[in-house]
Amino acid sequence: MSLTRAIEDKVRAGERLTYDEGCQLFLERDLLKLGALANWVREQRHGDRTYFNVNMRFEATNVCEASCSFCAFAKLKEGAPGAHTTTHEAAWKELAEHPDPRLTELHMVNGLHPHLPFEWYEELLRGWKRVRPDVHLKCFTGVEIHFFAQKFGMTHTEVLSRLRAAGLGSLPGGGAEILHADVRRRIATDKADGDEYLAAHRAAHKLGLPSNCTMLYGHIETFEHRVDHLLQLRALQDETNGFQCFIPLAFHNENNSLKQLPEPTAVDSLRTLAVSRLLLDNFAHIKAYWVSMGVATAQTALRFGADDLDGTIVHESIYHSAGSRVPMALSRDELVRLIREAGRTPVERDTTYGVVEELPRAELPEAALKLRERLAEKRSLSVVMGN
Ligand code: V47
Repeated sequence: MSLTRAIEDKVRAGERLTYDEGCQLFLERDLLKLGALANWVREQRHGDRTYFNVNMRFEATNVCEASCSFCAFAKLKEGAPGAHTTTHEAAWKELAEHPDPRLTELHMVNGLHPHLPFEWYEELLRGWKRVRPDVHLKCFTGVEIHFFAQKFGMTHTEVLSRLRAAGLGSLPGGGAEILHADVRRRIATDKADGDEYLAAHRAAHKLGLPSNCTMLYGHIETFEHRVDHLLQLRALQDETNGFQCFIPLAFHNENNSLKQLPEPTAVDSLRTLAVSRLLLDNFAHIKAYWVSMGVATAQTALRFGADDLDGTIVHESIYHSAGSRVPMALSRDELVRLIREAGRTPVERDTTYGVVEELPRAELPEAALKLRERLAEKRSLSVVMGN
């Protein structure tokens, strides 16, 4: 019996995979076999249902004390070319004037700004709640929460409690990178380490604030580092059950100090997503973030274990600074079409996976439906014309 067959039996029996088995999965040559197994798990949990949301991105500041080698977004100093920090008024206006009335989420990630006072962030959230109390604020990575705790002499719990009182609804998953110290020390030295990132999320979960988590893959890490990373997330989820979804993030190599490295291929992305689905047996959702994976690969990932595409977004900077060629936004209709063409049922969700609207599944891919219509038209025309 091949090793993968043994793993397949374990997965179908609902048994948990080990570190060694995770490493073996990364070495499995048959990508389709791996994908089919991850797809089976995905369908057991969600059937054809595939989630997306109507959201927007916001970056209050890209000024950042940290100097992560993969980052093309941060500027070290206020006043440096390209550095920007929003005013409260501009931030509130952007939400108040958002063109889509269906918007349910604002997702904010920032640099670690050396001078902004904590009260500035609290007021930012309070103002957003004043203009759109219905929009969920998914703001500040675990790294930012840890930075605030250190800078302002508070515990993670104190930081999070104050931000929650100002309107914070949940934490996004950014900042996890690779948790293993051997990699993190080389790509992200001067910010929260792996344990500190997890501690910030643990504190959030204990307060009842849900969060997401990520893994930045395809740079200097090995498969073993990826498996270690996934199992650290799985262990915290066993403890708190506070993670809503896991998002693998494909490394982009432009305008950063790792530009000599090639970017991960589509096969690596699909493999990583499938292995994540198989190892993270206590996570409800695995997201194929179309901005990071590319639209075509993210759509394909819906058959490799993913059940979520993230959202409409509108104006993303982190990946576009690092060379992403995907559009700045996808409309709700475009997301629906991508999901339906993958043979799945689109479900518009809010940030905490409450259903906003469940749409019908396409019977055939949209392109095939159009072709069928055209053929039918041609046939009726031939009847009329008598040939
Ligand atoms: O923390 C930065 C990563 C993250 C690069 O929680 C890079 O729903 C690749 O976390 N190449 C921010 N990745 C984005 C993020 C996210 C995205 C979508 C949804 C959610 C969610 C979270 O992007 C950063 C960092 O890990 N990143 N630079 C780069 N050159």
